[in-house]
Amino acid sequence: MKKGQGQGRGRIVAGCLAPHPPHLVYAENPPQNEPRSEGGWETLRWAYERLRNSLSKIDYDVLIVHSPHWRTQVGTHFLGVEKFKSLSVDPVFPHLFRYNYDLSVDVELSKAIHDKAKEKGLVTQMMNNPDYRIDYGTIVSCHLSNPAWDKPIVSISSNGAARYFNMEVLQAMMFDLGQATKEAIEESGKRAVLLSSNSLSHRHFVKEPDLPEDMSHEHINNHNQYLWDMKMIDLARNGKTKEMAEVMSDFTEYATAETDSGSLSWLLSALDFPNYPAELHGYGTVIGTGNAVMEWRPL
Ligand code: 2X7
Ligand code: FE2
Repeated sequence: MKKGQGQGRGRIVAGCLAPHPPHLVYAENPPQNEPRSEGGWETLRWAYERLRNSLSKIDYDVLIVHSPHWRTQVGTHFLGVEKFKSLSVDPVFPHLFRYNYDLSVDVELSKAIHDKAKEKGLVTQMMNNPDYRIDYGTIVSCHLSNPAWDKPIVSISSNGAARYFNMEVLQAMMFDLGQATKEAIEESGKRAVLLSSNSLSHRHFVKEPDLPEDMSHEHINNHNQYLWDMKMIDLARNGKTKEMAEVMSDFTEYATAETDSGSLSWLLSALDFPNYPAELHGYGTVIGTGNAVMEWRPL
C-alpha cells in the first residue's frame, strides 16, 4: 500500500499559481540545465523561494500540475508511465533551457483523476508512451516548487478549446476537471499540492537583449497588461475567486493571458473557489509577461 492510501480522506493541502518561464530555471543554474547564466529575474526567484519555504512546512505525497505547454488539441491527457528520463528543450528559448529530467509519476492517482474526469463526460486519454518528451511547463513549475524532485508528479495536459470554441466552453470543462481532480485525491487518501503552471498577462517582447539576463531591459510589455495582472492578484488576495472566474474570459482576451490554457480555472475549481485570501509570494515580469507566484491553503 502506498503512503497515505487507506489512511483516511485525502485532500488538497495547497493550491499554487506556479508560472513556468524557463528563464527562472536558467537564472538558477541547476546542474540539470545545460546553459549557464549570471542570474536575473530575482523577484520571481525569491517568490519561488518563499513558496518552497511554505511547502516545506507541510507534509504532502504528490505534486499535480496542469500545463499550458502540454497542449492536446482535443481532450485532456494524463501521464501514464512511472518514470520519464530525457532532455527537454524549450522550442522558443533553446539557448536558455535544455534540461535533463529524471522524474517519477504517481500513475495510480493519474489514472484515478482520468477515470473521474471520464465519468463526468470529459474526453480523456492516458499517455502511455514511455518515450514521450515531458513539456517545459511541467518541468519548470515542478522544478521551482520542488527542486529535489523527491515527490512523484501527475501532469495533466491543457486543450485548445479556448481557441477552437471560446473561453466559456473551456472553463466549463476545467471546472469539471477540477472537481474530478479533487474527488480522486479525496478517495486516494493522499495529500496533494496543485500547481497551475501559467503566467498571467502573456505578451512577450519579440526581441531579446544580447545578454538575456540583463535586467535593465526587463519590464511589463504594456500598461494594460499590468493593470489586468494587478486586478487578478487583487481579487485572489481578497478571496474573490468566483469573480476571478467570471472575468477570466475578458482577462484572457485583453491581457493575452496564458489562462487560455485553463490551468487557473482548473485550480480554482479544485479548490472549490476559495473565499479565503491567497498568499502572494511575489510578482515579476519575464521578457514582458506578467507572473505571480501565489498559494491558497485550504482551511
Ligand atoms: O512559456 C513561457 C511563458 N509562459 C512566459 C515567459 C517566457 C517564456 O515562456
Ligand atoms: Fe508559457
